[in-house]
Amino acid sequence: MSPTTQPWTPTHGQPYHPVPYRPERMPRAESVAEAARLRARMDERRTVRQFSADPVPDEVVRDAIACAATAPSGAHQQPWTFVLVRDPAVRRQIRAAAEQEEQISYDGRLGDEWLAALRPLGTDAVKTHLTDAPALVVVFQQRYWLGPDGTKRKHYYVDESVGIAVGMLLTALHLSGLAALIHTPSPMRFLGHVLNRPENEKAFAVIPIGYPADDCQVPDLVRKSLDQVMTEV
Ligand code: IYR
Repeated sequence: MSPTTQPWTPTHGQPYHPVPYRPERMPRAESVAEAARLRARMDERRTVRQFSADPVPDEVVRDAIACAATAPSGAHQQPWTFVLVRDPAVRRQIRAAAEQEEQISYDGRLGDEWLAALRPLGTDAVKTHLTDAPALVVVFQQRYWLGPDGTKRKHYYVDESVGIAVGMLLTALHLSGLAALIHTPSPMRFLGHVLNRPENEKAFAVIPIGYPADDCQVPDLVRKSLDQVMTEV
């Protein structure tokens, strides 16, 4: 049975009830070939900041969110909410609020060291991607959950869980042919207000999704080599 055939309800306190897991083993050659193909495909992913207004297939975005929601999470509590925003008026509202904060950040709040780190990326306070991209996914962390008696109950490893889910979302979108950006307006409390989210949810990132604009440019980045990011013992 697929893990998503039943609606989920909190499993807190329930006994361990294992079920068999017997996935078919992938032949070695197929595994090696698939890993190399994925590595090359993922190396083509770029963070895009200039989007075309062309619409994206709704199914692709929904399937990518469903992929993200398969992420592992602390105590399998799945402490995330993905808000899909297509409404241009809401996107304009988000852009106006984000740009107001970003202007303060770029005018000095970030500090010289941070601004120097960002310089090679060419970012500034103007956030056209928030209104040009046809879809935004705003990801919220559920900092806690509410028990049946209305009391606050703990969620565990929320940052890690939501970070993994966002990584999986970006991967799914890229492998499905869409471009995206992980944008973290700061501070981003306004997102909870604009999107009317409950008290236990805290905005984690805004992910504009679409196709690159015809004249899209990206910074000339170099990735660390495998040797630079990996060591063996
Ligand atoms: N939130 C700002 C600044 C910014 C910070 C980092 I760290 C980046 O990698 C990119 C941007 C912005 O979105 O412009």
